[in-house]
Amino acid sequence: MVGMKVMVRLRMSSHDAHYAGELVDGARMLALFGDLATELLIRLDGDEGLFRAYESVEFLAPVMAGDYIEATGELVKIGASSRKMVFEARKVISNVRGQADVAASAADVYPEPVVVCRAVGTCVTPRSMQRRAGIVLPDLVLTAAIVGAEITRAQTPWLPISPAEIADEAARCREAGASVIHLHVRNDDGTPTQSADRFAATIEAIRAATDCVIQVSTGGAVGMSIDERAQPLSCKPEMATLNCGSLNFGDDVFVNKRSEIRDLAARIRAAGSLAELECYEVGHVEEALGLAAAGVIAAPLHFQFVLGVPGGIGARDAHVAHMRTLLPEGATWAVAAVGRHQRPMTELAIRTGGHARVGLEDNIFLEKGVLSEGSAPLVARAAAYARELGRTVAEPSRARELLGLTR
Ligand code: KMH
Ligand code: ZN
Repeated sequence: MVGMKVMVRLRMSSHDAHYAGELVDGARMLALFGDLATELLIRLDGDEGLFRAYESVEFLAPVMAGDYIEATGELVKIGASSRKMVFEARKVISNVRGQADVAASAADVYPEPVVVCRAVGTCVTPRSMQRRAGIVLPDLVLTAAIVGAEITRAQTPWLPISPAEIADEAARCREAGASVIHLHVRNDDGTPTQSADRFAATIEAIRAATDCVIQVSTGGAVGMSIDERAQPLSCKPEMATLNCGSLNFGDDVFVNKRSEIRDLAARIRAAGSLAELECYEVGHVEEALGLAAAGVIAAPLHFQFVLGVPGGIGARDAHVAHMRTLLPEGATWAVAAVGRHQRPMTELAIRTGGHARVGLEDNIFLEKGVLSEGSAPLVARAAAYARELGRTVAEPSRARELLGLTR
């Protein structure tokens, strides 16, 4: 919603040239901005709306016939019916002119685009015209990562540790909109463990408190062996994580050798669990695709893009956009971003049709310097954002359908 961006790129034709020297009228840029505004309004409101006023327009460089213009529009503020947008037009390619020894058809790509026009304007979609159906997105699966292996009570007093505390937090997250619980467990002293008994006790407590899908971690904590990490599979959970590659994990190394990934994938399958494919790098997506091609894992494929781990792929819109292009038809994807990246990346995924994971495992703050009182407030905020956008937050039964757990 706020932050939504659209783009057009097209070539100025000789019909657009209006002045001497094949110069294009500045109003042509405003026509492009009008189209961008209209697309933003359709995506937001399901209606074309109206352009009400420009508060500023700057023409910064000449545009000529033959130039390729790339124009972008971004929604920066949303009122009850007003929608403020900023626009920019850049030329990215121009014909070479005025050089005697160069053919008339010669053209260059600019190493850096040249900004030709900037504007700020406001559009209006009357309330009665706002359909909220302009964006057709699937129901949203929110995963709550409520424990993790790294966060300590010294960092936040809101970390649940005992099976009862974890079950209580799972129920709060379910109330707030979560349909999947990504589960780690702890010993009584707070240290991470993959003990089958501890998982069994915690899963029993969660099941008594909520109907959420339980997704156990087979990642555990850095340094654990594969046998140790695989223990919770004895509980035959509905879902389990499959970490699809190694990476520097902060100052540690999270080792997932290819042979170990295959081994864990087979064990997840044998447990009757659906693997969530944890990808901390583009290469991990490729690894998962290779596993699918080799029949080691089978559809439905559900990817988790883990963003912003120091040493892994950064939390950037462009990385998410690229990784999405790699996924096969029918695959689902979600985003889990760490620390301050959690909120913007969650909102990006919600806006663009993905699913999302939030919770203390990845981020302990609700706002800068303000601890989240458990994972539920983080889930509630993501759910509110989705509803504001007109996206339905899936109940666990719907999440099971979307993830293919009912097949
Ligand atoms: N604790 C991390 C090293 C997973 O749950 O599968 C690994 C992790 C991933 O949390
Ligand atoms: Zn985890």
